[in-house]
Amino acid sequence: MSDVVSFAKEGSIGLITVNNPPVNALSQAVRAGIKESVEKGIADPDVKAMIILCEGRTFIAGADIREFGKPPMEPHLPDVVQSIEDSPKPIIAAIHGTALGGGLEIALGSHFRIAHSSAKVGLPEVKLGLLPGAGGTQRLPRVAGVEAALEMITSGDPVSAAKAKEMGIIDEITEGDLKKAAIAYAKRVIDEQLPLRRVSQLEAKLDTPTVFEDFAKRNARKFRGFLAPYKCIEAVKAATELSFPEGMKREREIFVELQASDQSKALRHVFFAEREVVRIPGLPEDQPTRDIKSVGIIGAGTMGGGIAMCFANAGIPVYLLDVSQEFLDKGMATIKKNYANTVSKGRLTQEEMDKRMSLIKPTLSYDDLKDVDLVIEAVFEDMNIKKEVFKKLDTVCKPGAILASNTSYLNINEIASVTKRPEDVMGMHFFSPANVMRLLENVRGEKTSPEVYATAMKIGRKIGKIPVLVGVCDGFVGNRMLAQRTRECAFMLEEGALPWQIDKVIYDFGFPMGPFAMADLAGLDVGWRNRKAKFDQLTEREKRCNILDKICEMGRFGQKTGAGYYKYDEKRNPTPDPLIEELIINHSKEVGIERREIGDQEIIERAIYSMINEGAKILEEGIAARPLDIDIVWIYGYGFPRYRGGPMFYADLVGLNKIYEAILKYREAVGPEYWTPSPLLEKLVKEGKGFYSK
Ligand code: 3H9
Repeated sequence: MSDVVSFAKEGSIGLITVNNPPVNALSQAVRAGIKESVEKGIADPDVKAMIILCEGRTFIAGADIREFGKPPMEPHLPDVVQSIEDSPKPIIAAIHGTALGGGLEIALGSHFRIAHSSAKVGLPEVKLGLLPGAGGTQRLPRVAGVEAALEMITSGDPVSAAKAKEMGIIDEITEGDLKKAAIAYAKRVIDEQLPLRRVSQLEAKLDTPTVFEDFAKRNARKFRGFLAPYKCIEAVKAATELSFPEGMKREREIFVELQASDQSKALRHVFFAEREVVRIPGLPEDQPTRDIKSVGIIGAGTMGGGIAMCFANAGIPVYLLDVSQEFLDKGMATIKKNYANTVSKGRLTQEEMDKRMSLIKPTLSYDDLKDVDLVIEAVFEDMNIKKEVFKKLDTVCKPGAILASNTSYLNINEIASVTKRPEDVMGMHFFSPANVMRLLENVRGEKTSPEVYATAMKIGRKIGKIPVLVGVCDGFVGNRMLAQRTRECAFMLEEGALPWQIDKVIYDFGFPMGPFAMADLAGLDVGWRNRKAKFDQLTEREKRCNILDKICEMGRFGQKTGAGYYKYDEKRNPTPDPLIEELIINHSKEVGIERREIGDQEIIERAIYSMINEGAKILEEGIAARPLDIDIVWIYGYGFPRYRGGPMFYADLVGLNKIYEAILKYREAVGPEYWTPSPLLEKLVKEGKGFYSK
């Protein structure tokens, strides 16, 4: 037998054991090993039943994703599953950990399924832009019903063993030793001569003929932009309309189509990028880190409060410090309200809320921070105030404590310079709302020690974030790139576009919101204040392009004042405002720009390609170590559509030469100070490469 699959006999039972760490993925060797083992069991007259089980932490977690995109190798998974189902001798799948994708398909091909109570089962292919391609779309509706199958296959979310039993996916659950229980089950099957249950022979019954349309309609918001969920629905529908073999054929066709799609390539890229992002090039796997057992947060505002919640959620005690009792009371009240909201939605118990609240201790005294392992400053974005805070922290905090700033653009090196321990200082940039958004931009300063930033990466993961390590520059990775988009969108307003036109194009590209709706949500005063602070550094055109100032001068700060670029009703629904349209048209006149029609393609190019060019500069300067770091920042911090893989992956899909040509076009039209191709981009284009294809 192969190295990764073994066959052994225990009495009259054949044990087919998969051992392919880390997750027993179905590589070619595993597929071949299972098939051969089944054949061996069938051929052996002493074997009366077989069990498929796994070593290590989990049952088979699916097809080997690393093999996708390579030429397919026999035996193909659907055939392996079919050979299991066709076996004249009973085969039992014994599930622990997670039976996912092809793993669950193997189990559904088996005649019986037993699981440990802690196990989960699911078909997560949709998350990779695929559908279950080894019979999952045909067998699951037959065993669990059409609606349940649609939900499970299009969401990709796993269900617990108990729920799976309720759904008919699992036959038996054990609390004890799985192998023993599976053997006992197999003996029962033999002794009682239980008939083999071949799922393909069941019928996928349709209760309501409109179930597919209804389901798609109900989930339209969730599926927006994604191709795979609709294809999954199509395949499940085939299970209700076609014979099993024809349904399998249909499933295969769709699988092959999806596998070759840009969306699936992008989603698979994100799967691996998410895992790779925490590995820091140049740092050894066993890089020492510091223990973080307690934390101090400076500033009880929206950011500080949200950050405090992240640590409390992970069971880490937090001191929340502010300068007045009033601010503290307000901050604590907001935290309480947020938790209470979650409790009222049934996603948190009152007891758990009380526990988390008790971990957050409000304080007015820096002395309380003397023993904490990590401090995160989240005060007003003002260099002088930050320096004052860090000077204080430097005197109060114990040696070895990490001192971090949550600044979204200020220079970490300058902040570190006021302390006697710049090696312990870094940026930890959370995104608002901090208790919800997954991204954490960890910013290493010139002098930050590897032990310190490795600790920030580790604690980031512990509190449920996706941490990305970046370097110091104005706005770091995310906001620096965003500034490009913001500028181009403002320029397009004065050249002929309107906010709702641009927003629609960006929304249709796949972002959750367009830039102007987003600005209204965040508060226009924030951008206005930033603009004022940096006014001297702006170009003449940027200074003149003051539509934002004009809107803010009218007291329109966005959603919170009921009006910004849009006007809002009491439920905060936006509508385009003729007043703003007039203001923009008048502005164009004032600055002597003749308005013209701006096409959707131009909006995409100016909003997105400008960011890609900046991303290339960021790579060149080493602010981000790899293109995947940038992609993850944009997917998790700014809602870049996951199915496009992030800006740098998307650039490769478009083709860097096309992006380069567009940049040259806008260099002419808008100006070289905004549109000069990054040398890295230029080089890659010359070499015919992409950011990822080396
Ligand atoms: C499929 O099945 C298609 C079929 O329907 C049809 C075919 C015809 N392949 O996540 P972790 C690696 S599609 C290759 O950190 P955890 C992962 O990259 C598949 N590699 O662990 C990582 O490597 P590294 C449907 C895989 O404990 C290491 O394993 N199945 C695969 O937090 C550890 O992973 C899925 O989509 C794979 N399938 O979570 C399941 N899976 O150490 C995807 C993992 O080098 N997997 N790796 O970075 C998961 O959801 C999680 O990995 C799992 C474990 C929950 C299993």
